[in-house]
Amino acid sequence: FYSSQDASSAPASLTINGKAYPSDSWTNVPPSILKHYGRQLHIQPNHPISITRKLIESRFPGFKNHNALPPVVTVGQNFDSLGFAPDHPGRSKTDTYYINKSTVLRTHTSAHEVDVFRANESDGYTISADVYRRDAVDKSHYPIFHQMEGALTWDRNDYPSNQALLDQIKADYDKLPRHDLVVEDPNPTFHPQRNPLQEQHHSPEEAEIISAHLKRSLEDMVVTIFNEADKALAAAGHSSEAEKEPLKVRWIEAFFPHTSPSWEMEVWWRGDWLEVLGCGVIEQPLLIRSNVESRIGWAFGIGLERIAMLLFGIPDIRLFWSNDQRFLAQFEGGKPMKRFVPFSKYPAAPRDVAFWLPKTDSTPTVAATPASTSSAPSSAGGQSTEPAITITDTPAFHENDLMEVVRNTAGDSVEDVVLIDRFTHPKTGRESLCYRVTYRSLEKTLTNEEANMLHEQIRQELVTKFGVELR
Ligand code: FA5
Ligand code: MG
Repeated sequence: FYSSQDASSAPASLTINGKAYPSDSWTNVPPSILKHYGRQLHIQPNHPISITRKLIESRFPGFKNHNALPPVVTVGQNFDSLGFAPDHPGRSKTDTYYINKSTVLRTHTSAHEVDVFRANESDGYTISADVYRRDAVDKSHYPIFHQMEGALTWDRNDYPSNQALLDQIKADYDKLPRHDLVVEDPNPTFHPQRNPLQEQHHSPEEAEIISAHLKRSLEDMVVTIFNEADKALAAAGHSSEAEKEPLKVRWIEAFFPHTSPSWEMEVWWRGDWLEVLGCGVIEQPLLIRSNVESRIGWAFGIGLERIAMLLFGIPDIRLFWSNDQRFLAQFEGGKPMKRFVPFSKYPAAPRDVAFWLPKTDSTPTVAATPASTSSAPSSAGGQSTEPAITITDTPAFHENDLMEVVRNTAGDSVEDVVLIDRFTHPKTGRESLCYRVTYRSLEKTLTNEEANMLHEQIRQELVTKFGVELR
């Protein structure tokens, strides 16, 4: 994928899908990412990601489904078009894969919102696609995953008055199926300044009914696909986890530059809340920029892996990329939906790496997030405008850099990486971090020697790349 004049210089260009992109100081897309390019799991007929996509699409009849938008987008599409502030943490090189200064691998399907609104082909649409993020390494995070964007708008021009429009949205809301889903906290309070109702663009009643329509549509989607899955699983003779514990969701306030107000939906899974989607009332300036200023409505972005893991009981996000027939054959066509039967787990080989961060001139800043759990997003909040509390950047080292070294060296042989200790020397002020890297292949037993070799390579890379001092 890379071409360079000589081995010592930085690659001069990056070739993706036959097109060469000039590299620059922003280029940070590694070969480990490009090797997955073009797999398009979301349109592989019997792949669980594709099955999940179709199930969700089926809950939004009449929507136009966009499933083939290519992943290379401009910084303008990925961030500016959505109103991301110039200093938004999501733009940083530690979070985003840059092809060069002005071109990225999309970090979310929202990158296409403005283009699709501008085309103005339908009231409702979905966009499903592979998205790319520099992120933690664990069982629910992978640097490439799949999202589905969904949006529904109503056009003021289609109605004789604003009252008629309001009545229509109310009627549409009343037509949505009722469900018996347990919704904890259906109406969390939201911050009036950071999540305003956009009163210069719509009436509070409009914002309220759009929000209600959005939430009920998504609750209906979740409840329906889980019920359908349960039925199919029961018919196929598999008992489901949902029988043991009723499905339960909750809404929490969220912040996105392109929606206001905004929420995230979490689903109760294996004893923890798992975030599955972000959503909200579309920022009117975005619709104005898209030349559809007379439209108002909602949008959401859902993680397909997260839903597929819940639906099929898939325990590790790496499995989606497996070419192992023991995985793929389980979803083959014609069979009723089946709960994934895990193949035997190979032994884990945990190895710790402890190091002093290089001394910087500035006061030491916290450069790492605490160990992530299955529910907590591992970065400052993905593409949200959540204030970055846990991550700050030091020029020398960012936790995602370590994740990247691990990924490039050991690839899918690593199950997760967690920070297990952090220590500041009382006299020197130097900071020491200790990470536990758990090696475990999905496909074979790693020998001690193999784990040691991978680990030693990772340790050396940390020294050469970031100047850390191993302890
Ligand atoms: C976004 O990406 C927003 N663009 C979503 C949105 C769209 C909001 C439209 C409002 C309107 P976020 O970064 O939270 O938000 O990601 C959305 C979902 O993608 C998450 O809820 C989660 O289900 C999934 N997701 C995020 N990061 C990962 C990851 N590393 N691996 C797997 N799934 C992930
Ligand atoms: Mg999020």
